[in-house]
Amino acid sequence: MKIVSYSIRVALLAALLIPYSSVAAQETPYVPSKENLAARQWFQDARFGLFIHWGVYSVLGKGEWVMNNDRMTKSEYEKLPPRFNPTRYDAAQWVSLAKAAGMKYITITSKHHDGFAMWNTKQNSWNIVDATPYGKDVLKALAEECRKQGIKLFFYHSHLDWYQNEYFPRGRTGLYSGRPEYGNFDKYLDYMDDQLTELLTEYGPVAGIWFDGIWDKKDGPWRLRRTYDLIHKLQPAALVGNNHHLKPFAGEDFQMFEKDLPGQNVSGFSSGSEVGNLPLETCDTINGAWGYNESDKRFKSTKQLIHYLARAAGHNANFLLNVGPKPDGTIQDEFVERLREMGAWLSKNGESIYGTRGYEKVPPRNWGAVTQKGDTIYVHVLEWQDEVLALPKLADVKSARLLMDGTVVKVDQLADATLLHLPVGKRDPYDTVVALSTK
Ligand code: H79
Repeated sequence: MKIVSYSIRVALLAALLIPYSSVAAQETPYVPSKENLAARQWFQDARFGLFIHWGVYSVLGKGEWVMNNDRMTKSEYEKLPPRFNPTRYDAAQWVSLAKAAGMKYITITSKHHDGFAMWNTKQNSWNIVDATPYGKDVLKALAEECRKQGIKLFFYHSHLDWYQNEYFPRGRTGLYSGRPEYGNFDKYLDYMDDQLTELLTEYGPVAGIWFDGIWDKKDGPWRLRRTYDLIHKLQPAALVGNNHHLKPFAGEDFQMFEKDLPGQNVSGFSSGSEVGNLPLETCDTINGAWGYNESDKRFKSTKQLIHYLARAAGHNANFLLNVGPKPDGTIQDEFVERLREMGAWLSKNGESIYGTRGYEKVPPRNWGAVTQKGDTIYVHVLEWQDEVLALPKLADVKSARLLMDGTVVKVDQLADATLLHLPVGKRDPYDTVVALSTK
C-alpha cells in the first residue's frame, strides 16, 4: 500500500475543510445606496486628491517597504515606534496645503503593510498612541481639520499585514518577519473588520476606504464582500476601492490604477485592469517613492504633474497625487513647491478639470487631452508647437477663448475637421486650455 505522507494528508484535509474562494468569485449583486451614488458623483467632480503615505517607516527614510526589503524581523521593526515623534505635525497645515494645491480630498494610510495603526486602535498596542512617544492620534486630528476646511477624507487600508501572526499562511511578501508557522486567517480578517469598524464609527464621515495589498495572496480566502458590506452598513456613502489591479468586484464603488492612466500598463501592475464603468482614479508619486525616501531626488516637474492631471481628466479619471511626510511631521519643500504651483495653475484653469468628464469624441492624444462640462469643451494643449491644431470635426463651436485670460481663439470649422488657431506668444508653460463654447 502506498503510504501518503503526513503533509499531503494534511493538505488534502485542509482543501476539503477550508472554503477557498478566489477573490473574483464573490459576485452577489450589489445595489449601491442613493447616498453612495451621490458620493460617486461628488468623487468624479472632485478630480484631484492628495495621497499621504505616513508611518513609522518614515524614521528610516527608505520608503514604506523597508521592513520587507531590508528583511527586518518584527522585533527589529519594533524599534521604530519609540523613535517616531512627529512633534512638527500640524493637521491644519497639511489640509491647507491640499487646498492650496486645488485638491478636494485626502487619502491617508491608516495602516500600511507593516500593520502599524496610525490611529488609537483598541485592538492592540501596535499603534501610534500606545507605541510612540508622540502618543497622539494623527488621524483624529486630520479628520477634524478636514471637516473644518471642507475636504473629504479617505483611509488607505492594507489587507496585507507583515506584523500580525494570524496573517497566515503568508503570501509573497513579509516572509522575513520571524513569525510562527501557524495562525488563523479568519481571525485576522475579524481583526481587520474590527479595525475598520473603529475607523468608520469614530472619525466622522469617511469618504471611502482605499484597499491595497490583496495581490500578496490573491487567491486567499478573503471575505471581501463581507467587509465591503460592513463598510456600507456603517457608512452608506463611503466609497470602496481596491488596488487589486483587476476589473472591479461587486461591492466596489470606484476603480483605481497605480502609476497608470486607465487602459495603460506602463507600471506593469495594470495588465488585468480592464476599464469598467465605475468612477476612475489613478495615483502616482512626485518622486519615485510613496513613503518618505530621503535619497530619492527624481522629482517630477510641475509641468509633468499638471500634464498627468489633465491626461487623467481626459481619461475621465481622478488624480491622487502622493506625498510621504517626514518623520518630524513636515512635508518636504520639493513637494510643497510643486503642489503650490499646481494650485496656482488650477486657480486660473480649474474649470477645465473640476466637474468635467473626459470628452469621448476625442480621447487623449499625444498632444493633449479634452474634457467637457455642460456646453463647453476644454482642449488641453500639452505638447503642440505649431499654430494650428486640427481636431476631429466637433459639434458646432460658437466661440472659443483661452481659459487663462479670455483671449479669443480663431476657429475654422471645416467639413471634416475643426481647426484651432492658437495665439502666438500666449502659451501657458504647463497646459494651454482652449474653452470651446457650443451654445
Ligand atoms: O502603497 C503604495 C505601495 O506601497 C503599494 N501600493 C502603493 C499605493 C504597492 N507597492 N507595490 N505594489 C503595491 C505592488 C507590488 C507588487 C510587487 Fe510583488 C511586490 C512586485 C514585487 C513585489 C507581488 C508581490 C508581485 C510579486 C510579489
